[in-house]
Amino acid sequence: MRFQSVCVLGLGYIGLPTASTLAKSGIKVFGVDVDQKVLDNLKEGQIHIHEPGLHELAREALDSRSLTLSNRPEEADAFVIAVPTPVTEDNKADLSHVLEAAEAIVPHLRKGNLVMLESTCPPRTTLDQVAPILERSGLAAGPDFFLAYTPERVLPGHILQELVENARVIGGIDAASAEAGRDLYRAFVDGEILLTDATTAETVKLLENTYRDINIAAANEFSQLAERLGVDVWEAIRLANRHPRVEILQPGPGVGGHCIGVDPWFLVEATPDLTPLIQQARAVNDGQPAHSADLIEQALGGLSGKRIAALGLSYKPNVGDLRGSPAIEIVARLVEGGAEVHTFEPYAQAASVGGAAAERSLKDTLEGADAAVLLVNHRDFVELDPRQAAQAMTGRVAVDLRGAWEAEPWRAAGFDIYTLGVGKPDA
Ligand code: SAJ
Repeated sequence: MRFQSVCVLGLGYIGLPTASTLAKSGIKVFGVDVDQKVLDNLKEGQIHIHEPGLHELAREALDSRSLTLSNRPEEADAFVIAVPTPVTEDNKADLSHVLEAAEAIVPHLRKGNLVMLESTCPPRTTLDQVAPILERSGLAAGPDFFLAYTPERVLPGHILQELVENARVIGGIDAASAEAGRDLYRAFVDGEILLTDATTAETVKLLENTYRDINIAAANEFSQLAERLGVDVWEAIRLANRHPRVEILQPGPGVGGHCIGVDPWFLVEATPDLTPLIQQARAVNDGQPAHSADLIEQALGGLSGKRIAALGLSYKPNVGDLRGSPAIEIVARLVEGGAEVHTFEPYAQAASVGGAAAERSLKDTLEGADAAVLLVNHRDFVELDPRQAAQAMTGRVAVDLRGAWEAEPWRAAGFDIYTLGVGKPDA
């Protein structure tokens, strides 16, 4: 099958890169978002997502009019739904955006069209929720139009490259739908395209992120037991990972972002009685920000009145995405404990946390601080020269929640350094 036009619903972290990449491959793309601000910004050349290379790619697609923007779908050969699926307060999947997107497609759906769902969803969403909505068009899913699910698997910070190079799983509601999906994604995917059914494809996505969440939880639990046992967990993990079949992940202040901390809940929701391990992993990872704040408090001998330089707010290094970031929870806890916190997030300079002062430079952040806390291992922070920190700061406490600062140079500069996962051998 050949697709000449595609309508992409949702111009966020996945939709905009996908729409721009499709447009580059020669397909006419209609980009749809319900947020008028997103559309206005894009029209003015402002890309609301910080992702290497995206600005140029999206600009090129918009300037050449191979990508055009609208707040509602248009007739096209294929529709791609790439809207968010957040979790509610009680950890249930909020499918409202997915269902609204499906409803918006109904008046424009024609015989022979393909509808692809990319949003992360609980198993059976494509079959049980999306198909019936699309069938309100009077057309039958399968005989009249193709319907398939494909999980996005791209890593923020490497989206454009991974969009093309990663293997793609495409699950159809029938074999012909999976094949139609493959024909569309072949337009830009160089990686392998693997076909399956829709519910398996939905589950694959959830297994991937849950697997990672559980393994990060193991690393976090190891870091806490290492603190108690007087062991350096980073050294222990490095050595354990020399085993040919062991690959322990990195402990840290918690799991942020909008995927790994969220997707496991979709499996819990589907099978609550069968997922004790998944639920426990979530609890361990969600407990890391509080544990990190305790470490900082202990390092400083109390928080009240202490000035803290909090380095980084994003959920992981070298990106400006703040969603679900453990760094934000930690700063909020420090503020609540009575500390005077100065934050600096170089990839999202306007970012702030209530009660903390948002600084615009590393130097201003460190100025007069009692403690420097490494929350996010952004390149510039990892490379911070302790002597430079000592010049700006009043106190000599360094807290490393990422295992990224070498202790010796910090000690040589006069600091007491505390690292998450490193117990005192003589304690
Ligand atoms: N983290 C750790 N220790 C580690 C690795 C990560 O504490 O060893 C933390 C990070 O600091 C961050 C969080 O976990 O706060 C998640 O970061 P990440 O880099 O592991 O993953 P994401 O959320 O940026 O992207 C994931 C990817 N999934 C997997 O690697 C299985 C990506 O491929 C998915 O496309 C993405 O979720 C998604 O959208 O689902």
